[in-house]
Amino acid sequence: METSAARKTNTPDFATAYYFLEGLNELGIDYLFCNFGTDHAPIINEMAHRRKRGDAMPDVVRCPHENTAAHMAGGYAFITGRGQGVLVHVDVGTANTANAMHNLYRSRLPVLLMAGKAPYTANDELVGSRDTYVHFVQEPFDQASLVRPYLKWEWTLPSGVVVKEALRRAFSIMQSEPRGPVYLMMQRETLTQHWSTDEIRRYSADQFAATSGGGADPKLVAALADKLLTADNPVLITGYAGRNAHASEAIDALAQFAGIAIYEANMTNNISHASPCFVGFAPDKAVPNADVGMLVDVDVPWFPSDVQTHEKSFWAHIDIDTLKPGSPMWTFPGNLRMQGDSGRILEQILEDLKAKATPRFKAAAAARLERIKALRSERLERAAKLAADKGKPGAINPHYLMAELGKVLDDDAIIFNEGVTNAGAVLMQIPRKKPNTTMRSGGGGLGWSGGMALGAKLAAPERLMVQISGDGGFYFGNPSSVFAVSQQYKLPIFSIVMDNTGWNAVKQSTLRVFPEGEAKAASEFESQLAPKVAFTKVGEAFGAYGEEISDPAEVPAAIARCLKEVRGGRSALLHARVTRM
Ligand SMILES: Cc1ncc(C[n+]2csc(CCOP(=O)(O)OP(=O)(O)O)c2C)c(N)n1
Ligand SMILES: [Mg+2]
Repeated sequence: METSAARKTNTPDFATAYYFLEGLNELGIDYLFCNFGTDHAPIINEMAHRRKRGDAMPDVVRCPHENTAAHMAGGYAFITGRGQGVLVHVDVGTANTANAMHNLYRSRLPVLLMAGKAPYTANDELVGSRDTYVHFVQEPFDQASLVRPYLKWEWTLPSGVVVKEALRRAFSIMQSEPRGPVYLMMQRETLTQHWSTDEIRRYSADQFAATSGGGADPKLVAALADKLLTADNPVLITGYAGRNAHASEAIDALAQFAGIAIYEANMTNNISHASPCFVGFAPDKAVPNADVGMLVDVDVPWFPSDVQTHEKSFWAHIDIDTLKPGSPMWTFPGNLRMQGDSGRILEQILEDLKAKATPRFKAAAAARLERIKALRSERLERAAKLAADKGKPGAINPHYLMAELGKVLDDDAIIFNEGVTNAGAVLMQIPRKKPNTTMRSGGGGLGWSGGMALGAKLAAPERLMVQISGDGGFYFGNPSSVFAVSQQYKLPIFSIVMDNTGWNAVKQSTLRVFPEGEAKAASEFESQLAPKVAFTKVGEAFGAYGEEISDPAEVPAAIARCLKEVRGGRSALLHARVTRM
């Protein structure tokens, strides 16, 4: 029988939430980082249903705070490149992810954020109607506005019949370059609607691909190669090219061939620091003298208030995101801009340059390489000098602490650097041979490093994840939630708190704007936090190993003990009392 009535009786029939979980699985989403509420009753029920039937669906990681959930998805995407699901409770849970959405958006990390919406029926008309107080107060006019500045796409699921189509659309957009967060909202009445299996279509990855970055227009490539051919003082500045290992290699190859000094400014994903052309993190002195500059995958190459380019200089901007559409102002030069995969574009440039290279160019490049070698030695000498002073009891020198850590970390360990005013010590003192082994948030929302480290650990259990934060950043990260997830899901990370007794960045900012102001005269910067906190107890409450140190002499042994614990399977929290602000 082929009538629709016959089909309805003969084909199985499931709730939308059942297909929703199936759709996530078909997208290849491995995990749902969840913080549940009343909006999720249909999903929770179908999770049990699918498990009972032996049907596949993403694994659930329950996070006591949404900040952990969203940043875990970020950490997972940082390692795998694949966005995961984050499921939170209506407007309030969404609001709790806003800080993370800011960070993920600015870091170009994909994530599929999902939340319920208050039920739209109140008189028991449909399964899932309003049945509790909060359903009447959790419906703002514009729920998505809570995170809209950080989204590439948003929608409210209008009917279960399109649930898989909507998920595929969300997935394609978050995975397309430049990647970032998308947001899907759903009501209970939609999630409980029943549909037969032949009414729900599949949307395969083969047919619905995401957009990736490609190479550049050969004319623009040739124009830049011509400029490099006659450059006297070329520089290359990057911030996040290290997210792709091949981009790190392409930068190194081009720089070595053409004698280009490489800087990482406001780095978020490091390139290899072993490159013979890598000279450090501060391009300020080099920029005014550069005649040809290359900005490669970078958000903030320098601060224009401190640094001006030479008026005759030529700048090429090569980026997966040349337009920076999320920024009302973006003020860096580009006589020529090429949007795409920076690794591929740099390979094109190198190929063109090799074909054009003259003996004069080769001699000039070789001379530049000698100068770069000297700059490199200077940088390493300066770092060693800074680390030589160990500090004193109660005031461990952060450079010394990080240098000792650098001695014992292997090349594959990943550092989540939320050191704020001590972030420079992390960058300078810990050698990083491999790309993407130091991560900083592309955004400015503190409290990301713990969740990111956990998510990364989930994606790469064999690698060591090191979270480094200031004392202020540690509070922002909802550490009780971080250590709870670490314990429950057996995700050991090494957390280091560099405690300088408060918000040094706030103090320094006040001094920068008002070097001789009232705040300085009164020595009151509104930055001091509680002085006698035993941060280790936060970790210990969740079975982590905790150690507090204030004497520099204790540093090497304390680091060794913490690493032993992490390798043994539980998180370690090292609270270091460093030079006070
Ligand atoms: C969510 C959030 N709130 C506030 C700030 C503003 N802020 C920037 S740095 C900073 C101080 C951070 O203190 P800490 O982590 O101890 O680092 P320190 O400045 O002492 O090096 C604050 C409060 C922020 N960036 N993010
Ligand atoms: Mg501090």
